[in-house]
Amino acid sequence: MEKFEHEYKADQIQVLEGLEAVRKRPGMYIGSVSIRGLHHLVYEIVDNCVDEALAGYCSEINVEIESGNIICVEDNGRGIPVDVHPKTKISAAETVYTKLHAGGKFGGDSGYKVSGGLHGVGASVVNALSNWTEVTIQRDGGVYQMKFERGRTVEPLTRIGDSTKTGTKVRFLADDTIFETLEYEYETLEKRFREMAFLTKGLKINITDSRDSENIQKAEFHFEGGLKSFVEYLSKNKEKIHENPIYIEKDGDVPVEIAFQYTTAYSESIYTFVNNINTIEGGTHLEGFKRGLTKAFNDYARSHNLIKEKDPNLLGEDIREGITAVVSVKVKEPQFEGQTKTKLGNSNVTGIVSSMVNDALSTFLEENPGVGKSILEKCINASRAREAARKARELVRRKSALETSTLPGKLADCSSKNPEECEVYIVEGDSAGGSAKQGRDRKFQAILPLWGKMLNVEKSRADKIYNNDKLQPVILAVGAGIGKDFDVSKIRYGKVIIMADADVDGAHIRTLLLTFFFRYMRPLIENGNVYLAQPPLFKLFKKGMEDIYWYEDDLTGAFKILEERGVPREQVSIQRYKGLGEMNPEQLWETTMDPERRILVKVTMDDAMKADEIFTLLMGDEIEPRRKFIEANAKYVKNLDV
Ligand code: 28F
Repeated sequence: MEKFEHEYKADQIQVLEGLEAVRKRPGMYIGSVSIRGLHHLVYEIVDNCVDEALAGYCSEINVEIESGNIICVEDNGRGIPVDVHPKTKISAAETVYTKLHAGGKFGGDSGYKVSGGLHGVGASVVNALSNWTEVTIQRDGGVYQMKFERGRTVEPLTRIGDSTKTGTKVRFLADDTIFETLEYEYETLEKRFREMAFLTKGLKINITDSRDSENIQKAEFHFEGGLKSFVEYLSKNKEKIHENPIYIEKDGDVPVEIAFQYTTAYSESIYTFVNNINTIEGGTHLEGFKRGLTKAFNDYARSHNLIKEKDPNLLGEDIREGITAVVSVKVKEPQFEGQTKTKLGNSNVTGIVSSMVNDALSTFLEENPGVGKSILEKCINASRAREAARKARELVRRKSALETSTLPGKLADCSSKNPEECEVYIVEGDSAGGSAKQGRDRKFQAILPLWGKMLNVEKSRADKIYNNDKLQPVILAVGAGIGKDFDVSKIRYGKVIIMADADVDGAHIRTLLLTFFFRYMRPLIENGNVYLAQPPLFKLFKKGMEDIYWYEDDLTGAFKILEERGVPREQVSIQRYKGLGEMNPEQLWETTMDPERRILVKVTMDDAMKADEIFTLLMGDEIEPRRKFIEANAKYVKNLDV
């Protein structure tokens, strides 16, 4: 008997130590305790359902954000086993939810553990980081339930009823003493579950946000087409070069599934996944895909005399121009590298993927010569444009080398030459540019006025970008080159501030510039050098009262200030600024340029990516999606006119 007692206690102590470790350093298990870490809790639970789906037993997952930010996840799988361990008297289910890393359902070689960004730390971590967790299991004709608080069992597994169904349901409330916020972002979760449904062909994932009973949001994702549907979704606003996505898959030790489609866009979008983890830093599966693609297209082009014997091979970048692709591999023991552990390191994967892509694609091209020809036409044009761009870049470099001070005429530079303290305002329109030049502090503030609509960078290749007379000044002012040559250590200003009107035209210029920086000077954004100036929308004024500048549409706060000052609202005049040009230099300085008083918004990669998406939508070739987008947002435009 002694032995038995001893064993039980040891188990119990191990569980408590495990939970303590998680609660003491949550970041070690879910990355952070920010909103991202909070979302990881949901991903961990849903990943267990997806594993059950990959094992072939679950076809539907329901995720609900209940009022009070309680999460409820339910699957229709087999239900976690409820058998009780003969020695420890603890059920398998309780083990899954209390033992650290006990979640490795498919350890060994019987399947793949998908997992959120942090490689499946399992349900026990979610339990440890939640005020309470309730698990309800239906299987073997019964309904079983167990409850925990901060990982500790408060109600052991108990049979509470009968059922003919099977499945697992988990509800939990994240621990507000650990997480910075409990406010889930519906859009973020929806985006991830759409992705999971694309990656798991045939699986239905429903998400419902019932926190606001007046405005319940929900979405259902179910894609029999799997990655094909994913690629169609990603390229929905782009003009296709060929009707259907190309789909290749191969089972085996490292199952590979790839879909891709060519569009008339110039940028390449390739998304890669390992066990459903979004490997944003790429890795060996991405290398293999690129290698196989380049070989197959070059071999095909040569064997069909689309490139001459003596001509050089098409480069990978020529072949990937305009491609939208999703590469998904399943690896049993994935090695993750890189800054955020999202780069696949398994070296054997490169060869597996590249040979499979080369074989399957060569066969496809032989069987679909029409598609092959139209894609290769684009690749060959891309290679010619690259050549032209190289020459153009040479020219720009030589030109800037020749005329040392090739600063654009329009640039009113600042006297300091220390990028740390200098900033350049890119101002829309000459009149605003004039006021900015007069209003600025010329020691550290440079002004570059841009006039009218700039080039639509979406529709023009790199060669035209370099020569464009509207973008040229921006390239030269920033002074750090462009595209592959861009060297962020050479920038002439620590802040590049876009100052445009708060109207539709201003939004257009902002989107154009953000897309340009995102496409051709991405490190400038990643490095946090790009900002948006925030000019005031209103000025409230009255003789004898200090002006109030207001920066948002809703004036409630401004009226409150009037009340505090004891000024009746009717005695105050309100001017709505239609554009920067309406402000004199003094006003522009004090409201929008003075570092002591101005509001600057630092542009993040997300903003730029969104701008890029909107840009593709607004400026791309597809008319239909543009009309839909403008219609959907037209109400905004109308209000603006009012
Ligand atoms: C809402 C969250 O966690 N679903 C899960 C299963 C199914 C099995 C399982 C889970 C075997 C013994 C380790 C059932 N029958 N949804 C979920 N569904 N875990 S988690 O097994 C756990 C392992 O302990 C399961 C037969 N084999 C596996």
